[in-house]
Amino acid sequence: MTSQPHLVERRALITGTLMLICAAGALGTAATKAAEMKWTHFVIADPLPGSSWGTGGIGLADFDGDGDLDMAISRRETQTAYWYERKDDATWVQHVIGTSETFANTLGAVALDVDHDGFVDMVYRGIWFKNPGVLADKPDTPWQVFPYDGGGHDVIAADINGNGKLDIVSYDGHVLAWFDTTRDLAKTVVADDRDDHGGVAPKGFGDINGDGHTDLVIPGLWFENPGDGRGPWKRHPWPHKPIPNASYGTSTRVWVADTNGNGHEDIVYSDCDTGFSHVYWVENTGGGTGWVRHQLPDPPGDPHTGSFHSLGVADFNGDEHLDVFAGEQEDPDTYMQSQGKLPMKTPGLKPRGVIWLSSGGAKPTFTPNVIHVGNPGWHDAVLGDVDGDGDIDIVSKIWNKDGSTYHADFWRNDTPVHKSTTEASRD
Ligand SMILES: [Ca+2]
Ligand SMILES: [Ca+2]
Ligand SMILES: [Ca+2]
Ligand SMILES: [Ca+2]
Repeated sequence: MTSQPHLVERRALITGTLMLICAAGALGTAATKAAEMKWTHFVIADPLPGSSWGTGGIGLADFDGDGDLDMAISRRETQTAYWYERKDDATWVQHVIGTSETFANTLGAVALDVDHDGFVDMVYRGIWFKNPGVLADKPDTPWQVFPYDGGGHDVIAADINGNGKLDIVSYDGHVLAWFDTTRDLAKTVVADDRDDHGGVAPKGFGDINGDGHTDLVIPGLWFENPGDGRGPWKRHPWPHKPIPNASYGTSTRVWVADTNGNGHEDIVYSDCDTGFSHVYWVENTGGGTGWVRHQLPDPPGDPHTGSFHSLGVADFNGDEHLDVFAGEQEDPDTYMQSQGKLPMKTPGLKPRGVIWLSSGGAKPTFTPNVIHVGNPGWHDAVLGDVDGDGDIDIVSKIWNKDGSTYHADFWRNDTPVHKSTTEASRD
């Protein structure tokens, strides 16, 4: 009977060898996937109204209720917000939402149903516009405007008090606050002592400590939701890596997601508003108390990087692993060098749109795939299934052009769906 344990051991050894072979197979599949990423570019608006820098946004929602996603932006020069009705991938019709002097200083904006009437509204800096609800028949109907006490570089939507209704969260680099859409946008200040440029958009929220309540993430800190969002929010550190002499100070795009599928929400972030940005995923080893920072490889091509102001996390190729998208912003400014700051990008750098495909597993590797080089470049981008075919597409706009025009763009995901090795064998 002494041979029994040896048998068990040998079986374990064989299983281990098989797992190694599977892992090698998965690596080969990842290389194939990379070659098969396919994206098709369409123009939403080129040129956008006005002729100078500054575009607020982006809202992406079905504003007219016809089943596809429409987009909304605002322009500083014209002090006007617009929504673009999607007719088809290549045809987007511009309509005015409204005008306001605050658009001269607007960046962050988000689409959500603020008044819970079933029609998606638009929130900007200091004001929100109510969807009139008749846009399918009368797309040029004016939207009624209401004030609220928030806004800034980042405005996002998240259900902070867990009642199933989206609330507004804004961060201007100094004050992080949320606004309860079921209590007349009552304001709760989460922090008011920060000195960043930005850092909660587009998805700096998630349940970091796993207690069932939605927490908030900004550069270097996460704030623990007391439960209903209305008590004091305890602050905790996470290992953000600041860029010394960043063009506009510390600024990030952030996306909370369980990147390695182990049940703990991780932090994916990119540096932005500065040249020499990088992209990271920061592994939550449990409860938001232990963290390991992993830098994603810079994209191939130009050895320098610009400002990764666009960030999104999704499964872009259908293999059920979360991938990372980031885009370098169009912005030729170097004036800040005279103040000892980094330029927004090095001369000649062409902005890149990049998707880092995940290998999956507990310790994923992320392989960069450049989906576009040069103009049209990026500033902000939002993810969504714009054309309703089941995969995640990208809508983007720019801030400060380094080409000839200001523009907004739709990037249709035409990548064939790749099921993971285990999924394929199950089929
Ligand atoms: Ca629509
Ligand atoms: Ca509404
Ligand atoms: Ca929590
Ligand atoms: Ca799609």
